[in-house]
Parts: sequence; C-alpha cells; structure tokens
Amino acid sequence: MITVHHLNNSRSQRILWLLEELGLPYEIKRYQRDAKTMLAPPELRAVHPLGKSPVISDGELTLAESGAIVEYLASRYGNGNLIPKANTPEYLRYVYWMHFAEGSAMSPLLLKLVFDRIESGPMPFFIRPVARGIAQRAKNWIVLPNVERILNFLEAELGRSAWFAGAEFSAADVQMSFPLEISVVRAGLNESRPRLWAFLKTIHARPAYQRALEKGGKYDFVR
Ligand SMILES: N[C@@H](CCC(=O)N[C@@H](CS)C(=O)NCC(=O)O)C(=O)O
Repeated sequence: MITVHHLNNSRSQRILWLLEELGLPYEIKRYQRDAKTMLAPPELRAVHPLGKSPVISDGELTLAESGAIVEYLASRYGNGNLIPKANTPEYLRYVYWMHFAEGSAMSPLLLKLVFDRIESGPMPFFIRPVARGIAQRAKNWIVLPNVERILNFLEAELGRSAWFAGAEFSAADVQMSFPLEISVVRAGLNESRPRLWAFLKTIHARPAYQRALEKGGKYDFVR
C-alpha cells in the first residue's frame, strides 16, 4: 500500500491527484501546517530529514521531492500511459516540464511569498519603512519580472499543444499544475492568459482531480 504524507494546502495535493489518475489504492497520513508560520509540523522530519511534503512510502521505499514521486509513480504504475514514448519530441518536452515546475517556475513564486510576508508582517514601526522598501525593490528588480516572463512563456507554450508535453495528457501536466495554481493566488494569473486559465479549469474538472480534492481535505489553491 502506498502512503502519502500529506500536508494541507501543499504540493502533496498533486500526488493525490496523480494516484487518482492512476487508479491506485493509497492511504493518506495527514499533517497540518502551523497556522502562524505555515511551516510543516516536526513529525514530518521523522519521515524525511527535510520535513517537507510530499513524501510517499511504498513498501520499503520512502521517496521525497514531488518531481521524483510523480516520475516514480507514473513509470512504475502508469502502464506507459502518462509518459510519452522514449526518443520522441514529446518525451523531451515531458522531461523539460517535469524539471521546469520546481526548477524554474516555483523559485520566483516562493520569493514573492517571502517578500510579501516581509512587507506585511509584524515588526517594530521604525523598521517597517526600510523593510518595505527593500522588499519592494527586490520584487520590482527580480521577482515580478521573472514571474511575468514565465507566465507569458507558459501561455505561449500552451499554444503549441493542448497539454504541456503534446497532444496527450501526461504526468508533466500534473507536475505543472501546482505552480499554475499558486500563480493564481500569488501572482494574479487570471482569464487574461486564456490558455493557462483554460488549462486550470480543464484539470480541475477531471473526475480524478475532484476525487483527490475530496480525499485531501481543504485546499485553497483551486479558484
Ligand atoms: N521541491 C520540493 C518542495 C517541497 C516543499 O517545499 N513543500 C512544502 C509544501 S508545498 C512544505 O513542505 N512546506 C512546509 C515547510 O517548509 O515547513 C518538492 O517539490 O517536493
């Protein structure tokens, strides 16, 4: 039996979705973020030293890092369905997006979260203008231009094919779902990028996605 160590409002939601797409039985071990810090509880460190979610266990195997988990589940249990055939252009695109999601898309979104928090978080009044100034400069200098460029790029890429790797739905679409969902709540992604918007509406309507939402519990990143 596969166990998903599932943190509320987190990347582990897409693992539940993938497991539903694959029609695999699994159990969920739930962890709650600290309401104030939003960090994972220390119990997750007993599962994996970094204490982040997702982590899965499958028999003797314990595996962290959502890209690795998605790759493992799709290749081990997908019967060739969610990964394009090797040595095809689609396969290369699949590999690209599998890496892009965490390697490129998430970094500016995480920086945006950090600088937003610095701007609005509690601090002594005499430090506030300085902290705000630094946060705003960092956002204008590097964070917002990168988010903008990435979203424009993704919007253009979905003009090439219905799904990220090509004409067929693949595990790369599952991996790419999280940065796009986060972009809606954190970076103003909306109908003005119609292909990305339609992508999100389409994946959210999939029965497997809906089942994963029911099983995973509250997830604030579906708008
Ligand atoms: N690149 C890792 C990122 C893992 C990660 O940062 N997970 C977040 C949830 S979305 C987490 O556990 N945050 C809580 C914490 O850092 O304490 C992956 O894709 O699995």
